Amino acid sequence: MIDRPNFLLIYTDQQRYDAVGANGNEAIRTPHTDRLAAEGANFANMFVASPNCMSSRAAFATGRYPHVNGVRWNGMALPRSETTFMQTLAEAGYETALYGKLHLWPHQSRSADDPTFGFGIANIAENLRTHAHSAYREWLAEHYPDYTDDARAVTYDDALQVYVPRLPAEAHFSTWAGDETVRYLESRPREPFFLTMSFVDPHHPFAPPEPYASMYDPRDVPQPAYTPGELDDKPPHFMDGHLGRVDQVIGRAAEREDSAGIPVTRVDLSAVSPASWRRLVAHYYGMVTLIDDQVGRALAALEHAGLADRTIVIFMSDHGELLGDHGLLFKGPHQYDALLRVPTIVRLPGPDARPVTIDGLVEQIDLTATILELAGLTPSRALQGTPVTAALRGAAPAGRESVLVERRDLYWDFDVRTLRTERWKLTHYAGHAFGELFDLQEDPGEIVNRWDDPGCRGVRADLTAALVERMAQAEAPVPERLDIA
Ligand SMILES: [Ca+2]
Repeated sequence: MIDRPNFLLIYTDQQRYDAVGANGNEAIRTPHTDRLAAEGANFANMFVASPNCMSSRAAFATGRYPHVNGVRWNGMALPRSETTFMQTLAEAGYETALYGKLHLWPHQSRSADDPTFGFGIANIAENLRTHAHSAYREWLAEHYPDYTDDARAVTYDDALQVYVPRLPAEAHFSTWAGDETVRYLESRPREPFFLTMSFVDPHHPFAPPEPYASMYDPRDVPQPAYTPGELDDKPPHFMDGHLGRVDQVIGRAAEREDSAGIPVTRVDLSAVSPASWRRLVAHYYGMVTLIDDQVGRALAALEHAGLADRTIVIFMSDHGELLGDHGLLFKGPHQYDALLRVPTIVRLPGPDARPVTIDGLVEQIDLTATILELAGLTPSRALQGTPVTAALRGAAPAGRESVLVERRDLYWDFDVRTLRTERWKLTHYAGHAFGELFDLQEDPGEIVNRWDDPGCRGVRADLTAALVERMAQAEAPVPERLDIA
């Protein structure tokens, strides 16, 4: 293995596991991501620590669970007392560079002086809706001033957030992130480097520019998976979300703002036509393909610059998207695999590159520890993940008996813990009698809730005990003791 390799991290936002061709999706076109998967380790069961931007990103950055690092939901800054792996790499002599989304600090109020959490070169660009400081919007104002307002897309008329922006693909955020990444790689960067190309797509609004907006015929994409009646045995907020009886935090198509100033609206998803769902999926796929084109450009630039044989490439996403499955949209508060399981590929350089599928259950905090190990560093005892380095070469199996997912959902006021094993998924809501229990072997689509099934009492008790054990083990690592008292 190469000593002190470079890294190119490709980080997407809200990309489902199945929104990659190589993961079994025949309708979507992601040839460059597929190539990475064919040449590297493709994780079939990688799970996020919490299915929202900030908690997922902060857990990955620190290698620590949300309740430990403090970022339990969106809107909370990562405490300065926390150490990110980017900081550790920088202290070890890595040049750390970011183009795009970071989101370890609430972005509504971002300023140019906010911490960069270990990125020495930090071209941060977050959500377009806000007026916060953004490297992309500065670039847009300079090169495409006619589209500055359009990129923010303040208004549109479709509550599902499906539309075609006016701006051309070359002015789009995703292209900008690709441009900057290529430029960095062509600039003879100081090595070793950790470079991040970080997108805000395919997060809603579902608004790819042309030609990506019409690249997929809605008749050719899969209809969302929804079984009529499937929400009847779920906690009440599932049906409330489906019927639009509660506020959806959906951003810009706001009817009003909630008490925290967050734009919300109510959308009756049961009334959305099959054609509208398919158009939404077609747009989502278009956004993914636009990103995939940037993946191709970055990989070509790596090779052209002679860096490919000493650079590890990682592709990952911060969480998934319901995309109409189960009659629901966006991010819940539901713990379906569509949200928790994400595409993840690690391609080692040179002779270490080989196609491996890692089927075991892995958490993204395990990837954090793996990155440090690949850089030749020993993960500190503060990190809670387990490296899977040997598995990347196919040299050892990787995987946990279970994954633990947290959700302190402040939009809906739920405190949720999910334990996911290979066969079962149990979701516990603090303070509520309802819950979820799925037998993923018999019911991989997560249709039937076994929580109240008398035949599953024993399983539910066993899984609850296992969840308690995992929660106890996931407490903050004990600090080093200086003396016996
Ligand atoms: Ca996100």
